[in-house]
Amino acid sequence: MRQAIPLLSSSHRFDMEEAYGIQEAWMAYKQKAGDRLIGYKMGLTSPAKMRQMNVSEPVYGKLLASMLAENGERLSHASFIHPRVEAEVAFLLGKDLNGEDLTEKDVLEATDHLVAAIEIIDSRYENFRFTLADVIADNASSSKFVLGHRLVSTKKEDVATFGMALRINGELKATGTPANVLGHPARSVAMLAKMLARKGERLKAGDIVLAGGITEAIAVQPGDVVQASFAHLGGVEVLFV
Ligand code: OOG
Ligand code: MG
Repeated sequence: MRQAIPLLSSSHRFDMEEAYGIQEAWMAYKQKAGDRLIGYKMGLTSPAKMRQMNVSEPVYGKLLASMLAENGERLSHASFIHPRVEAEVAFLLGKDLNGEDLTEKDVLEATDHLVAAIEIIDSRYENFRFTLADVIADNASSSKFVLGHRLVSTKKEDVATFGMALRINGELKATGTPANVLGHPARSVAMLAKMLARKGERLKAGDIVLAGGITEAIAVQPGDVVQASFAHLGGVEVLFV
């Protein structure tokens, strides 16, 4: 059984830059303990997510090797606080991406493959509520993520406008297209590169980037089977036991 904590901002005063500093300190601690940085995630990039969480700006977090679960894996619901699932497009980078003015095209050219993904977010804060600074300090609610098996080349048709259906126990919970993410998920990756460039960091070949939830996040219960099906990218699934 895991427990939520009060907002950090209820007891400490910190700005957005300091919030990223808290995130970095936590990630450094994890890496020192043996974990490995394997990519990044963008969050709050779709209108549905911004509305749901009552924030108006995208944020990023870091992905560690320990967060990657297998497609079809059974995850223990009790190992989370109050998990929610999101359907996302993952970018697998083949080249470094660095710069403040990258275009959608630059991102797609640097991307080897696109993959269907489910992100499991789990805010450490009570009631899954937070300010922007709080959620940044919490590594953008990152908990686990799962990738599909189908690797799709970016040279093929544009995936942004193909449909996605999110089902739980076979019941349709949400639908959308990757275009819900800033008009095109590649734009989210370009925005991430810009945010990183301002801190002297860059995306590297081999990095995995989750571009952000396509629809609002859905809370899950023990026993739930979660499936995201993307026309074009195929399916990805995770179970809670
Ligand atoms: C913040 C993380 C949001 C996404 O894809 O929009 C996120 C939250 O809503 O807890 O991962
Ligand atoms: Mg997400």
